[in-house]
Amino acid sequence: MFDRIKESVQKFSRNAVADEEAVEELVNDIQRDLIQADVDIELVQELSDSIRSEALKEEAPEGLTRKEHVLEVVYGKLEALLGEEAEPQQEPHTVLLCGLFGAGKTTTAGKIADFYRKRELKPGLIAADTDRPAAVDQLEQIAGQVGAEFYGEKDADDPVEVVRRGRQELDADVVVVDSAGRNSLDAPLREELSEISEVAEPDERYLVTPADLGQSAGSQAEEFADAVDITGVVVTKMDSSAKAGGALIACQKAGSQVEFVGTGEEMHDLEVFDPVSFVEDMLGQPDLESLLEKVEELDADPGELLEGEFTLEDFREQISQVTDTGIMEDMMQQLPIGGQMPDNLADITEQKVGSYETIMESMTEEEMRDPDVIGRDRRERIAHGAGVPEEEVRELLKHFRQTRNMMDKMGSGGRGNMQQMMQKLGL
Ligand SMILES: Nc1nc2c(ncn2[C@@H]2O[C@H](COP(=O)(O)OP(=O)(O)OP(=O)(O)O)[C@@H](O)[C@H]2O)c(=O)[nH]1
Ligand SMILES: [Mg+2]
Repeated sequence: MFDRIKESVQKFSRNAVADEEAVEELVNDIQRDLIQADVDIELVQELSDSIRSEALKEEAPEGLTRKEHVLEVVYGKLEALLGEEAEPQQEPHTVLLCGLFGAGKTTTAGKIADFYRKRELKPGLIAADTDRPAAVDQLEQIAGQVGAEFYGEKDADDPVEVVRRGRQELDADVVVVDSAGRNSLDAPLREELSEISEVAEPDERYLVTPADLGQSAGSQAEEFADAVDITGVVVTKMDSSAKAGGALIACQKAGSQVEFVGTGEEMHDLEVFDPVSFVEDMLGQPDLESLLEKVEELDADPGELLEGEFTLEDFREQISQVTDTGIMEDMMQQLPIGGQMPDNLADITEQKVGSYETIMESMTEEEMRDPDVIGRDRRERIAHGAGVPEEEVRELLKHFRQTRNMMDKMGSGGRGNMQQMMQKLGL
């Protein structure tokens, strides 16, 4: 997915000059990849025009080279197309999942339960798919897997009654109702969903839609919004579809917030939708990638550097080593990659490390161990505690994720020691 853009961004970053020709090539590659990802052609055209005009005609803001400015425009425009970062509920609530056959509803029900169990809210699942007896078994098995309460009736034929009884029986903080799929949103499905909705009184009604629909995800979201007043979308199968970008952008254009994305078949393969990290996945992080290449060239053995899971504790250790020895500066000077992106490792100046440490002091042990639990509420609390803008907490977490990503790439699920790595680089 997006191989061409990624390559093109890297090539652009390595270019000495960001002249018109280089920008034109970048824009062409972006166009080609977006069209392949089934993004609406008109949108692609608008995007290209605005990148061209802003990147070439406008002055680069102070402190940025033209090259940095162009990349910033590209990242920013794509982020804007993708809409807002999702803000999933952190309080007890009820979710109704709806969607067509095989969209990933039942799997997503389990993933959402898993997501909230990790956030210390007791999950419960209700099987409102009475079309197939196997559907009840499937959800029950998933409930067992993620430690959720379960309510289902094997030979019920009225999902509305099942939901009514399930609501009474379950003692859960977050209740997820899994409904039956159909081939299309026909009159019986509309009716079924609206009756279930009346009894379940869900706070959230999510449409579950697979990424491989591409831009049709947008019209589907509109149809479901009309029928059941959906409050958000879960885009599944992001891992296995080349059309994920098209699906996400189309939902945004249709006015539906993408809440979660499904990135695999496992229960932990659910992410809160964040345009910034999606664009980073899409375009890559030129600095980190070149650094990796350098490590590979030096024939470093990642196995030596990596063991266990990479946590914020490790990250804290790394960045303090980095400033202790001023090693980061040396490294950045030696590598032909310095400071292309505003948010990369090269930005970790001493001052920043100080502020990062203050922020980490405001975190709980759990948050340090598993920063993925930090949602918007916790971020607010941490920022308040540390007396810094929330943006800074976000940036720290982003740096952490980039570093973890790099560690992951060097060895599966690995832990890394930046100092050792830099020794390998001969610094
Ligand atoms: N790769 C990948 N596969 C997924 C994802 N989400 C669901 N699947 C797979 O898609 C298939 C269908 O998933 P289900 O959860 O049963 O879909 P459903 O919408 O409940 O299907 P029906 O109840 O029959 O309408 C299963 O094989 C899942 O493992 C995802 O994010 N990535
Ligand atoms: Mg199902």
